[in-house]
Amino acid sequence: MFCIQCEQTINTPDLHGCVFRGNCGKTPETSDLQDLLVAMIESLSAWAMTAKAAGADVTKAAVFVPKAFFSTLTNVNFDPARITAYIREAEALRDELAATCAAAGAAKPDHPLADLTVKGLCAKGLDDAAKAVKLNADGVDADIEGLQLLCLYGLKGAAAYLEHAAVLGVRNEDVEAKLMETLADIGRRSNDAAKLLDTALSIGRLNFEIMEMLERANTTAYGHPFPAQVRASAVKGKAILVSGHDLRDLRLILEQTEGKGINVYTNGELLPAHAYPELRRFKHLVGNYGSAWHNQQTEFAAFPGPIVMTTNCILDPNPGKYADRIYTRSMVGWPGCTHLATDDFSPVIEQALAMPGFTADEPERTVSTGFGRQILEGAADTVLKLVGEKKLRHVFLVGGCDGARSSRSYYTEFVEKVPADCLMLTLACGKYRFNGKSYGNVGGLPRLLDVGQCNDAYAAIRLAVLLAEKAGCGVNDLPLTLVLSWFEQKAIAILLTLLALGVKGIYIGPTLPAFLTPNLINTLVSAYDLHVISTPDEDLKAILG
Ligand code: SF4
Ligand code: SF3
Repeated sequence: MFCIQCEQTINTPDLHGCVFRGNCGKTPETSDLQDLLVAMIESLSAWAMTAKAAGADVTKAAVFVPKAFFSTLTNVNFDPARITAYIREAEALRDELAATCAAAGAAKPDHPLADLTVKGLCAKGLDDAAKAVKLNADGVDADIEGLQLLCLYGLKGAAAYLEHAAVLGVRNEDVEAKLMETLADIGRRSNDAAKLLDTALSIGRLNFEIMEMLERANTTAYGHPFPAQVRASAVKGKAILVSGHDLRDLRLILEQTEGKGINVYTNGELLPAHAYPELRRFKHLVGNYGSAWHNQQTEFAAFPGPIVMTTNCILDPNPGKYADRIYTRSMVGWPGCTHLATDDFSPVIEQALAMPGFTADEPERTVSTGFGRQILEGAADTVLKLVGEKKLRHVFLVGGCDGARSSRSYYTEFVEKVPADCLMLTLACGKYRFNGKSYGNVGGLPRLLDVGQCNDAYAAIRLAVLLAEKAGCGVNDLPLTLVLSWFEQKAIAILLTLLALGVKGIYIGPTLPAFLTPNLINTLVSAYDLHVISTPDEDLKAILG
């Protein structure tokens, strides 16, 4: 096992990466199978590119690859049987395309994994096959390995967002082909540092296109978000909790529970769902329960109803004894939990009806969300006017993933210490560290604006670009600073997008990715003025002068 893809990886003088068992709970077996799955979809992608060049239809591969790739992200799928099934499906699709290529007279792709095969292999055989494609191959220079991993992990994040868009019916064959082409290329394990850096930036650009597709998918299906005060406390009655990022699953659950006397709550990254017109119109979408993923084991244990995990992040349900009432969807998996393979949520509904639900109303508390792209763009003139009148000094984007590390209290303290004449945007699950209170107004605008999920970084980027256009300057000349918290690979994809767009002076924490070597960090620091967070006081002083 070697996994170093997330912020909670093991990184000590003696151990580089999770090598015995993941801090997330991932077993060596699952980790190795995920490496093998990545290799198999690299092989599949190489064949898909050859088949596409020969004029074949590669839709099946284009649809399968993002979903299977997504299953290897942090806190998504811990079930070795499900990962094995994906490996076998990938191989079958690859063989289908190989036959198509042969029939069309196309030559076999010149790719080291073109002939990767796992047919007939038992668990031990799969383990051996996984070891042959491990990500920390022997004899590879540390900087090269770091760049290879930067590309792989960034592309994983982009694939996850592509899958989110595809679920809502928004696809783009060129983008899918670019993703597969890049994945096949990563599988070649280039040792050319300049080429790998170029690939990383091209992944960032690709991810920007994908985030645009996803925003279009969300707003076409559910309308443009507008500000909402969301109840953050329980309402008496039967209850279902929906977590992850998938708005479509939430919508299906709302439709199937309508009139059944069940209240539906969002959790984690689904809080922004309350801002979409086509979701908030359901009266039994009563509120948001709990906070970010790392508090799941206590919050889910206390929830008096079933829980649906639509995407990341899932944690081990066994310590909290709720494995019998957590349901996984799509690429999510935990061994022993019920996986819902169809859009029929009857088992969830039956369990909700059989359980007590909340026995009393909790005192009402609310959180706000819903400052999506349309609302932000509409506020651009006001923001510039306030800056011109010196009523608004600076805009901060304090956003990204949450995590368990205690040093993440930096973000809570940072937001509290931002001066009153500054505006703060936030997004993703890191906001739970500070979104429970009000920060007042600046020039009539709430000082803390929740833009949405991690992928809604697209809205924040669009605002920055619009402000720069209107002000006649570059994004880096705006009184704007990004203070990001990262945890998993979607955040790596977004970071690459920001770097590819030329955004400089980003603060990132709580630590830098362990797969980046000191040399790579120096490169990013000198090219992009990237900062690791220090203390809120020091960073605010440096930013605001
Ligand atoms: Fe370790 Fe993170 Fe990989 Fe889990 S996902 S095994 S915690 S690096
Ligand atoms: Fe959070 Fe898992 Fe990244 Fe979409 S839910 S941001 S960590």
